[in-house]
Amino acid sequence: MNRRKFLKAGALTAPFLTAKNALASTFDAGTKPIVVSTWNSGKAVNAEAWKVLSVKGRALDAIEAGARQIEDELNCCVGLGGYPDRDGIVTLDSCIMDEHSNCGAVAGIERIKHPVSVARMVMEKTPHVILVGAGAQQFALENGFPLESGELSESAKKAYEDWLKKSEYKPVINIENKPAVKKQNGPFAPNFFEDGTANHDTMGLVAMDALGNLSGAVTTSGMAFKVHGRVGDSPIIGAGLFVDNEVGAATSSGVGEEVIRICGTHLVVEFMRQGYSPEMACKKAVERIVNRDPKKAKTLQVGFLALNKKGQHGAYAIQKGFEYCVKSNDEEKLYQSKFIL
Ligand code: SD4
Repeated sequence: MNRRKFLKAGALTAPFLTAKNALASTFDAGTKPIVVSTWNSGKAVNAEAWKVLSVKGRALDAIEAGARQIEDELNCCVGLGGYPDRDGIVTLDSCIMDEHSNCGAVAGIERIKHPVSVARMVMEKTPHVILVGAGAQQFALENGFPLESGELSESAKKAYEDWLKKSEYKPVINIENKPAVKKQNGPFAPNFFEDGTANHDTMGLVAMDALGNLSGAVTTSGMAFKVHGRVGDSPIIGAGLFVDNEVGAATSSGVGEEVIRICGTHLVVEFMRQGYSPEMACKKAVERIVNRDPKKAKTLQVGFLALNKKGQHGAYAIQKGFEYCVKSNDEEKLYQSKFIL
């Protein structure tokens, strides 16, 4: 092809290159694929994501596959197996964000097993970012997602019945105040307490693929026994998840209201932009929450997890107990997060 023909061909194809399918401009030859995810249940999630990342797949596909893995675990605390709201209904929140800042989310969706895939569909098939409640469910059904039964899982039913005895509206999230029994597959299995209940109801994960592109997702049943209609940080872009392909990505777990108040994950990414390591960026965001109300902070947990463009990861939490899993060519590991209080 001579130069004139080449330029003409380029001019013809350029308008059809959307942001989504344009080739990444950020290729970094030294970058390895990596995925990081919240809590010890992240091991299985990472393994699923790794199937995509290890064959040079896209980070977006990897994190969706990872999130679907835990949504499939009906006896786990994320997804339809999770704890219901105070009316006994499981409502799910999820969001997803790619390397081009495309994003999608669903909040308060009922009886749909894979909210993360609905969130991706909102991102890819609509001009919108968030669909909620009945509208989100209608959108899912119209797009072929099956309607599930809406029955509570055994552990959720038991926990709900126990909660109903007092019906105390006192949401406590992720404070490891009961001894956890590591049942199932060793140290990476979800934490189940001696009474059979599990306390981690959120999976947040971010990944970088072989091209150095970042994506992330969050999926959750949210705060247990919440007011029907309550939405936490998890489906809110900039709160539960933020991805900036130039800088890094972050996700959060814990009391969502505190994360929303400070636009938590956006703040973490902005701190990384200023040059802070992922761990320090998470720490500074946690400090923002603690400094706002130190007395209140003693009673709650929030943890941030971040990954930067170099593939470095780190986390920080208010209290002891937050942990995260990493999978790359170099490591497969559960990390205990540092904490402030
Ligand atoms: C929420 N951030 O709904 C979620 C809860 C959570 O582990 O992270 N639980 O506020």
